[in-house]
Amino acid sequence: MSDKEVLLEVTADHLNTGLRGVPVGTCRTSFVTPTEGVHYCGYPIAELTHFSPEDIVYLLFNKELPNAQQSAEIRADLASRGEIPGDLESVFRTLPKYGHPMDWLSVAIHTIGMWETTGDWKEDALNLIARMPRIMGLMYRIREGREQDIPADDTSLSMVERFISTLGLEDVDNEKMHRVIATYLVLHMDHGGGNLSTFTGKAIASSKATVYSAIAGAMNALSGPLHGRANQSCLEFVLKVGTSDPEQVEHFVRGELAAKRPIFGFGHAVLRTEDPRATAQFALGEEICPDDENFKIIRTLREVAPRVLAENPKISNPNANVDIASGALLHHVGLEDPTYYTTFFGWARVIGIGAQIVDERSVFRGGKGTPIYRPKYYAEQQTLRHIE
Ligand code: NMX
Ligand code: MLT
Repeated sequence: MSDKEVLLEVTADHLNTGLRGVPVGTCRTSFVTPTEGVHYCGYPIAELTHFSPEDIVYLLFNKELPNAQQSAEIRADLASRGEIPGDLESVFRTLPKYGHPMDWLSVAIHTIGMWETTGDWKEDALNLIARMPRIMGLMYRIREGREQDIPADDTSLSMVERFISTLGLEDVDNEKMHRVIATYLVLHMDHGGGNLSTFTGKAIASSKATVYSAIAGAMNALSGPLHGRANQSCLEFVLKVGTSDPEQVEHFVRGELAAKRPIFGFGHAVLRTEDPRATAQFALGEEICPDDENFKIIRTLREVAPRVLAENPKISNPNANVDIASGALLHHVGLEDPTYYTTFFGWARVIGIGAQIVDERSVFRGGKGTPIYRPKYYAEQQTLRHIE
């Protein structure tokens, strides 16, 4: 694009619309099209679901998929950074168990940043990414009161294996859990430059606050029910629906709309078809748990809800979004408490946000980085007046 190309004529209609569609910057890690969804560094997401999360970390930071040697190197690099530089278990023990796991995650990230920040954007981003599996596992253990005999963190394992090992659940199929979480991470790592959590993280980093502060803030943005926490609400919603009978599901959906409650797992600010991340998770579910009760409910919702939502012309996209299926899959593999689900989204998104912060702070504008964010607001209901 040329420097002088007109990208958008901004009119008063654009004000107070949450910057919807307003061009802000460029993004090197991913782009989202309304009809094809997210692409990481040019690759449609559907073509990446079988790569390991570590390989996609490499892709988002290096803009190329790794060859076998680079794949081994990124794993070794992350392993070398995995140790948490302080006693996170003790910090977790001081937090209220009734506090939301997303708040715990944000506190953990902030705390680790207090223990150790190098000040180098990429070092800090990769260090945090490498520590996430242990943070996630410890959070579960301490919140659930399973504080005894937590295994040492074996950083030579893959990121997902480290989480599963710290979590230490019995009577679960670790292989299935590994598959669901690894796919989940790959699908959720990045979603263009303008999704709220990524935008928030980059805005905070633009003040040259630390990566840890920026990403803790991003997690707070992600924790809202219209953004990341929709995956928690979605499984709660599915449990409330309680039936895969199409007529009863339709009745339920209409009742929620009449009560002015959102139909979680449907709609999107940018997408105008079913989110390919949802399509990929449905395909995984058909393979690993086609007869799971919750999966059967979301299969029916996927048929019924778009038809009902499409009756309202105000709704720009009645189709399923990323959050529709992830809860049913996590639940199926033994992660049954939906209040944790957004932390998996957060774990994945730390990677995309980290890579985007590195680009904005140390690549753009010839390495100077974008300046501090400062959009313009117009005064409303403020006439000039003076103290008499
Ligand atoms: N259920 C009920 N109402 C909806 C839905 C839905 N699924 N989707 C859109 N609407 C309403 C929306 O609230 C808005 O109403 P109003 O004009 O009264 O404010 C109207 O339809 C137009 O909204 P859109 O322009 O279609 O969508 P917008 O960009 O404002 O919002 C979402 C996008 C994702 C916030 C919205 O579709 C939604 O609330 N969906 C349900 C929650 C959800 O699944 N969120 C997860 C999104 C994915 N993520 O990871 O962030
Ligand atoms: C995301 O993955 O961040 C969501 O789909 C929301 C968005 O892109 O705005």
